[in-house]
Amino acid sequence: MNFMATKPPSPPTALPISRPARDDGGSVVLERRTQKTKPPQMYQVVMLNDDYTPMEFVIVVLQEFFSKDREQATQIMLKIHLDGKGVCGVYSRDIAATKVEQVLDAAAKAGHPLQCVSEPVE
Ligand code: TYC
Repeated sequence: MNFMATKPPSPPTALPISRPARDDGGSVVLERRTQKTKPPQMYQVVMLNDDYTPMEFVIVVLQEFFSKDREQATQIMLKIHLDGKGVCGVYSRDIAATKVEQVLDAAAKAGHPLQCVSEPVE
């Protein structure tokens, strides 16, 4: 089962390559172009509220898997509790997917219905 909410992969972008061209005198000239690389797409791990997972469990998960201190974890947990969802952190695609897996695994093992997803950051 795949829990990641991801966009379909976009086709590779063509790199700007210098194309040989002829000048008026018949000699070959290469245009210099600046190569531009885009920063990688980042993914936010979003945790969802439910009525059953204990607040304390969510706080511990946020500390354990998202490196939050107790105060930060409590604030994030309360935001999720009140708003229905909240961002736990922003990571590269694979790291975000691993965090989602870790949370779902810990929740399932403890018998809690806690859910979280990863989604591309706009
Ligand atoms: N709403 C839960 C409760 O009242 C606490 C909770 C917070 C659950 C955040 C999930 O992602 C969550 N026990």
